[in-house]
Amino acid sequence: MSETIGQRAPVSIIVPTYREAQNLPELIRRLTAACAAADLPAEIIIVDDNSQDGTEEAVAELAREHAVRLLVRTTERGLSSAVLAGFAEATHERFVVLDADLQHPPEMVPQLVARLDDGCDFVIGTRYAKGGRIVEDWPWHRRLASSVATALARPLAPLTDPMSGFFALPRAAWERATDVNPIGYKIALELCVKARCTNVGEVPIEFATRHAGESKMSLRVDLAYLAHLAHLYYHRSPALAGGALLVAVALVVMFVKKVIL
Ligand SMILES: Nc1nc2c(ncn2[C@@H]2O[C@H](COP(=O)(O)OP(=O)(O)OP(=O)(O)O)[C@@H](O)[C@H]2O)c(=O)[nH]1
Ligand SMILES: [Mg+2]
Repeated sequence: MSETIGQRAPVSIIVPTYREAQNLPELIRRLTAACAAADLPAEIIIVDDNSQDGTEEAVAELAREHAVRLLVRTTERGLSSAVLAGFAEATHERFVVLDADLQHPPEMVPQLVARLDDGCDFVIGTRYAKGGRIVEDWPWHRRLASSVATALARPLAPLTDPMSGFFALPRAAWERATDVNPIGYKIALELCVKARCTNVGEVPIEFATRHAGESKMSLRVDLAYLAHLAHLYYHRSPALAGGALLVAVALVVMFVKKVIL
């Protein structure tokens, strides 16, 4: 099926995937049900980096009943560049991005789009605003790492959850973003900063436990995040970047002195 679903102004939903075949039937079923219930016409674009795990067969099967299609990339790998490839493929004027593993509730998509209707030029699904939460019982060190990572990005954009991968924006915001850097995982933060979005909306979400499959997070991804932050600080202001670097070095020295020595 290639036509869209629902009755209102349409939206393109982009889902980056790497080895998520097991999650796709549930994701597409819940996404289409949520959009249909809200009369929101939607096309769903899965951008997969040649997972070879049955994703192509799963989407072919789902496409018989749902407005979903697959873009397979064989020469590039990476979450952020996959999202940008999805935007290039999208046919509608409003974009929503979410993960495939059902950590982002598909039922909240119409609420993110409603904030775009209100005039927001960027909307984030946040775990850290009132009403949002992380369902899983994260160990203290993961919570701490997430809090530090969030705090480090706070001066860059007015987002309570700059690490979130659940967001919506109008095509116009993407088009006015200059010098977009698809390195790393935090494409929402990158777009919000580079498109100079000021009217930012937030929708609290419950961040669920991964439905099936494995996380692609790693130490390499964490280090890429720090490099990404440095790039964004430099983009904002080279002086601010220098100041932030000094503070970071001072914090590391204090930490090493107090905890390790
Ligand atoms: N196309 C593409 N998608 C990716 C890549 N890496 C991750 N993804 C997708 O990006 C989404 C987020 O990845 P996750 O591994 O769930 O990362 P996370 O949710 O931040 O981390 P966890 O909380 O540990 O699950 C999922 O839909 C992944 O399949 C990649 O290299 N290419
Ligand atoms: Mg996940």
